[in-house]
This record gives sequence, C-alpha cells and structure tokens, in this order.
Amino acid sequence: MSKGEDASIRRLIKAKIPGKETGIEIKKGLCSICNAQCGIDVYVKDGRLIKTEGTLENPVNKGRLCVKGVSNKQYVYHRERIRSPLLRVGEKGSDRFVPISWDEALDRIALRLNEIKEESGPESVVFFTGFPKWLRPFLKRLAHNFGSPNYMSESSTCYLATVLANRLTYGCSFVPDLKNTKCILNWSSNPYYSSAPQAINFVEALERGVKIIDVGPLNTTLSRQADIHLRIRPGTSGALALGIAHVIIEEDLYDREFVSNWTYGFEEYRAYVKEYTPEVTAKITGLAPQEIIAGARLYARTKPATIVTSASVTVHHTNGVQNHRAITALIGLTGNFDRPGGNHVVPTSYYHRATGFDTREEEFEQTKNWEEMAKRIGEEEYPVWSRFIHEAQAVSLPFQIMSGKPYPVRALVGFGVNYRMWPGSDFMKKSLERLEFFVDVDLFMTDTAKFADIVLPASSSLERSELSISPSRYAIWTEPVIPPVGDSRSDVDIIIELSKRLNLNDPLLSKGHEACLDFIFEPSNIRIEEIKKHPGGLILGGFPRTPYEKYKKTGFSTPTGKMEFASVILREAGYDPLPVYREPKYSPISTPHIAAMYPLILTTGARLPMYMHSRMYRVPWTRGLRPDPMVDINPKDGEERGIKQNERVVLSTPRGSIMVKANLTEYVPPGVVNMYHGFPGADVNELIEPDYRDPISGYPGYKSLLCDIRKSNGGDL
Ligand SMILES: Nc1nc2c(c(=O)[nH]1)N[C@H]1C(S)=C(S)[C@@H](COP(=O)(O)OP(=O)(O)OC[C@H]3O[C@@H](n4cnc5c(=O)[nH]c(N)nc54)[C@H](O)[C@@H]3O)O[C@H]1N2
Ligand SMILES: Nc1nc2c(c(=O)[nH]1)N[C@H]1C(S)=C(S)[C@@H](COP(=O)(O)OP(=O)(O)OC[C@H]3O[C@@H](n4cnc5c(=O)[nH]c(N)nc54)[C@H](O)[C@@H]3O)O[C@H]1N2
Ligand code: SF4
Ligand SMILES: [Mo]
Repeated sequence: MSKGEDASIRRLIKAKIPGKETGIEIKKGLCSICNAQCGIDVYVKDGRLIKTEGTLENPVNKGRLCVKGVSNKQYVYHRERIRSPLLRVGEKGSDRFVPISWDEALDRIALRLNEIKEESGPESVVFFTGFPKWLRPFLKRLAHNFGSPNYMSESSTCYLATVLANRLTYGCSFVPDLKNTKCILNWSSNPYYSSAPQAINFVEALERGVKIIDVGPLNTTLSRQADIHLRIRPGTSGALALGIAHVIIEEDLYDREFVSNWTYGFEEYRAYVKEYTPEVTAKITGLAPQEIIAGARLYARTKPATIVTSASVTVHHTNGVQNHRAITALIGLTGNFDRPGGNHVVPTSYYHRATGFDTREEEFEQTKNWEEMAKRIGEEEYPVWSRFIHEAQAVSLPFQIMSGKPYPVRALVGFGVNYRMWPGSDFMKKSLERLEFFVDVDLFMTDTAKFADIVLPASSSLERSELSISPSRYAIWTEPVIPPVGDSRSDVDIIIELSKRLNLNDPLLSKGHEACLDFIFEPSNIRIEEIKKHPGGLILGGFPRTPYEKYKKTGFSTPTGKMEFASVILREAGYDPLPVYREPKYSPISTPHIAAMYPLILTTGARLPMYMHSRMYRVPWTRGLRPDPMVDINPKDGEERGIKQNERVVLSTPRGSIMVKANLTEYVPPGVVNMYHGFPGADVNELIEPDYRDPISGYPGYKSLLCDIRKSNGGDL
C-alpha cells in the first residue's frame, strides 16, 4: 500500500466510514437505556463500538436517537462496568470485593438460597428487578419455581398503578389512538424529554393540525405548542378531571348513549362532580374558571379525542389511583372509549406492549397459583393492588425487612437494584444492610451493589440477544454486536443458569432464551427463527388489526360488566367507589401547619433529556449537559429569598435537607419547586417519607409534597 493510500484510509477511518478498506461494519442493535427500544446502527471496528446512529428503517425511532442513545459508547465502555463476578470482602457499602469465577459465584448463591429456603421458607427470598424490563418474565418464573411469591419490580412505582386504575374502571387497559385522533388531551407527560419515539408522534399530530390540551404544572415544549395549557398545582389532577366532567355534564356534552348503555354508577358520579364547579375547581387547581371550561369544551366537542397519560406522573401522588380514575373516566363520559381516534383497547403482550398478539406470557411467568405460596409482601396493606397486579409491592419491601412481619425477609436476588428509587431512600439503604444475603446483578458498580454479598456483571443490550416487538408490530431479534465487556453475561442466561444450580428442574427454561420465547409466542405462531432471518427487523404482517368497540360483544370485565364510574371492587374493599379527589397528604390545604414552615410545593423526577434515573450521571457526554444537581425555582420565589442563578441552596422538607444549585426558571410556576431524582450526594428521595404513599396502589407521592428553599451559608455540593 502506498503512503498516499495509507493516509486516505486513515482519513476514512477517522471519519468512521464503513467499508472493506476501513474494516468498519454497521450492525443492528437496540438501545435499552430507556424503554423505548430505539434501533441503533452500531459502527463496529475490531470488535469495538466506535459510533452509534439511529436506524432509519426502524419504525420506532425512524433514524432518531436521543442524547442518551448517542452516548451508548461511553455507557457501554464505562470504567465502572463490572467485569467479573465479585465477592464482598469488606464492610457492607465499602466497595471491597474480590473477583471470583462464575462457577463459584453461582454455586455460592444457589447454596445460600437453598439453605435460607430450607430454614425460613422460599418466601423469605425476594426476587426483584429495577428498571430493566427484558428479563422480567424469566425472573418471575424463577421466583415461582423457587416457591417465592415475592417477585417484585420497579413497576411498584411506575405504570402498573395506571393499569390497576384502568382495570377498576374499565376492566382493561387501553392506548391512545394517536394516528386517527383530532384532539389530544395530554395529561402530564413530556414526550420531548422522556421518549424520542413518542415525541415523533406528537410532531406528526401537530403537523396534521390535531388540537392539543396539555395538563401539568411545568412549562414544557409541548405546553407551549398546545392550544390550551392547564397549568395546575401539582397533585390536583383529580380535581381538575372532576371539574372538566362537571362542565361536560352541565353543558350536555357527554355521550348519552354510551353512558346509559355501558356505564355503572353515573348518577352517583354526576352528583359528586356537581360539587366541582369551575369556581371550586379553579380554587383547588390554581387555574381560572374560564380555562377549565375552555379545556372541557375543546376535549368534549372535538371528535374523536384521545387522552395520553404518563406511565407514572398521574399516579405519583398520595391520591394517585383515584386521580387517574378521575382522568380516564372522561374517556367513557365523552364516548371515546375503544373507538377510532379515541382510546383503543389493544391487548398487551410481552413486557406490556400493546401489540395485540396472543401469547402465553402469563402461563410462562406465573408457574404457581398464589394460593400455593405465602402471602406477597404488601398484600395485607394493598389488597386491591394484589388482586389485580401479579407482583409483590416493592415499596413495602424495606418495611418488611426491618420489621420481620408478617414473616422475615432474609435474602434479595436483585437485577438492577437502585435504593435511590425508593421514597425514603436512606431507609431502603438501611434495610439492605439488615439483609443476610444480597445478590445484585448490574452493569455498573453502583452505590447499591456495594451492599451486595455477591455482585454479578450483566451485559448491555449491545452485548446480548434480545427480542423487541413494538406496538406497530415491528419485530427485531438482535445478535450481540460487540463481545461482552469483561466476563459479563446476559441477564436471561444468568437466570437460566441459576435455575439449574438451584435444582429447580425446569426443562423449558433449561432449553434457553429462544425456546422460551417460542413457547410464549406460540399462540400467534411467531417464531424467533423467522424473525432472525431479518437482521434489520420486519413488520409481522398477516395478523388482523385489533377491532374497535369490542365491549359491544363482550361487555366489560368489571363486576357489573360495564364501565364503572363507581367501582364495585373499591367499595367492597372499603375504599371510596367514586374517583374522589383528596388533597395530597402534605399540601397547603391539607397541612397548613406544615405549609407555614414549608411553603413551597415540591414535585420530583420530571424527566430531563440527559438523565435516566440513576444511570447517566456517570456518563460524561450526558453529565456535561447538567453537571450539578439543580433545583428549578421560579424567579419570583428566588427573588423573595434573595437567591440568584447557580447559587447554592438548601432544599428541605420536614424529613431532611440536601444541598443543590438553584436554577431560576419559568419552567416551574411560582410556588412550585422541581427536582430531578437519584443524584448521588443530593438525593431528593431522602426528603420523602418512606410511607408517603397512595392507599390503593402503595405508590409513592413523589410529585406533590411540601418543601422550602433557602440560601446556603457555604459547604460543597
Ligand atoms: N430522559 C429520560 N426519559 C425517561 C426517563 C428518564 O429518567 N429520563 N424515565 C422513563 C420513565 S421510567 C418514565 S415513567 C417516563 C415518565 O415520563 P413522562 O410521562 O413524560 O413524565 P415526566 O417527565 O415525569 O413528567 C413531566 C410532565 O408531568 C407534569 N407534572 C409534573 N408534576 C405533576 C403533578 O404533580 N401533577 C400533574 N398532573 N402533572 C405533573 C409536568 O407538567 C410535565 O408535563 O419517562 C421515561 N423516559
Ligand atoms: N423522586 C422520584 N423517584 C422516582 C421517580 C420520580 O419520578 N421521582 N420515578 C420512579 C420511576 S417512574 C421509576 S421507573 C424508577 C426508576 O427505577 P430504577 O430501577 O431506579 O432505574 P435505573 O436507575 O434506571 O436502573 C436501576 C439499575 O438497573 C441497572 N440496569 C440497567 N439496565 C440493566 C440490565 O439490562 N440488566 C441489569 N441487570 N441491570 C441493568 C442500572 O445500571 C441501575 O443500576 O424510579 C422511581 N423513583
Ligand atoms: S429514547 Fe433515547 S435512551 Fe430511549 S431507547 Fe431511544 S435512544 Fe435509547
Ligand atoms: Mo417509570
């Protein structure tokens, strides 16, 4: 090769141009930093990822990647990646570990878990998964085969309470039919920050001239694009929904045919919402009566209209389930239920995705009946949750570890445990110290993993095979695009191996990942072998689309067979049957004595594009976009307290305080403070009581409590 040729190849390599001469290949992978599962074109040279781009032909993200997705290189090769199984040799939390072999690690785990099972019963071992979704059916199967009812997940704080609320009212869940709608009532979600693919749907809707009503205290991009922004006080969604219902009923804008034929408890509901006049609702929510009337009219008069809710925001309140029920009751009230352009009932399958495919997922993961096992953690306190949600309630976990009641919890097998997820995160951390045996499987050596007895290294989505099927029925099976970092293994392989060492005798699981997926998808005749033939993915065609108005044939899966404005199940369980409004447990109205000292309303965790819960702080490209823990304060509140931009401030609640930087911004309205969660060293969850929870779901009230901010007299961040 001549010198000139050599230089030109070097230039091509520097520019990361794929081809024979550069040795750079593009491989198809999936991003699993968030749950959107965007397709990524991974540029690989000599077995190393050198660059990521969005996959153009992947209909989920259509070529786009968010800032986290483009940071996959730094995420995957981060120096904190765990490279081999580790055995703790120092104090809990001390970060003193020694590497051990996989064989030794798995044997030690199996031995200890079987001992504990023998002594205290299988229920004293808890199987938990944090944010990672893909391993869930496998872990639940392992837990049940082991005999423990205590499979639990991060979904004890996310998504499942919305499922619960929807089941109570409609007997099922539903999704917004964005493609066919003329009006979107977006109730507290910020897709431009939280989901690149969902943001694309909103952009397309705006281009089609769809009307948008946005509800939420924050001034997001979508709020500014919306026709109406209802900027409520945090925690008052339920009242606003009742106020909207009031206007719709008073002005006779509701669907009389649907209401009289398909609903139960309407008269009770009508009598209750009568109290929520625009004036009363305005007082609670902080809106003007005219805004409420305008929002109600636009939503009820534009047909069809759909409601989009967050997976978490509406239920992150001490009145979460009822808030959510009040919001979604509007769907039936206006006749938008299971109709084109409204909210469509599409059966979910495989990690709760609304694909409409029949699967045997439940049969796969639930290998024992509840009656064959001990009571689940949280079951006594949250009976309605336990009736509908086939998991234990993870927010109750630290209480049971600490109290040993109703039975002791001795061991935890966790995949991606982050104690900063819990309200009162210091309490969760303390409970980890109390555990006799803790195994954590993670990509990174986290502050939580430092408390584990054995830590196992998990590989990222780019180092493993994974199946993704999106609601648009686009399916992709990825092959590993790079070799595993260190000695890391796929979570599913770890679970399968653990099952063998525990002597659980599960022939299906022993057959491996693909065989299990074939079993799950058999009713729809979907085979991994077929999907594999299309490395870039394919649309699974030939399946009928899920029809609309199915209730006309089947009725509703509720006790009355109708949509229930008044829930029979809630009434029987001793709760209010109507979607009643209750003030947040701590608010200027419910606890004026606390508000006298803590006059600001705290909402936590509104998504920021560069952060992902506990994970992206460590990644320089994302951390660089907001290096310090910052609290959003309205300039008016800042001025009253003599606080300037970037100044160090103390954020406090009756439970404690943290030091953060002030960000003066109109993003929050006056009187409201917003803080992202999970920051090491400035963890806002320490300021929330561990039992600040919704009484039906057990969800934490992360998004409405009381706080104060004052200038700090110094100290480091
Ligand atoms: N970049 C990034 N993306 C993520 C995540 C992440 O950590 N980072 N996490 C993922 C997860 S797990 C989830 S659950 C989703 C959540 O993401 P989203 O559903 O988009 O919700 P958030 O960003 O939490 O909330 C923002 C919206 O909620 C409104 N809001 C805030 N407080 C309140 C309140 O008290 N009441 C009401 N009614 N509205 C309020 C705000 O005005 C704003 O419109 O994001 C996912 N995507
Ligand atoms: N204050 C406040 N707290 C909140 C929220 C809020 O809005 N406000 N939001 C709540 C919500 S909605 C959610 S979803 C939870 C977030 O729930 P968390 O579980 O706290 O989420 P992460 O920190 O993203 O992930 C947890 C761990 O999983 C690891 N992990 C990631 N991918 C994998 C994998 O493939 N395999 C394995 N084994 N490990 C992996 C990560 O490295 C990390 O250590 O937080 C909740 N907590
Ligand atoms: S939205 Fe961003 S983080 Fe989530 S999967 Fe897509 S690229 Fe990854
Ligand atoms: Mo979430």
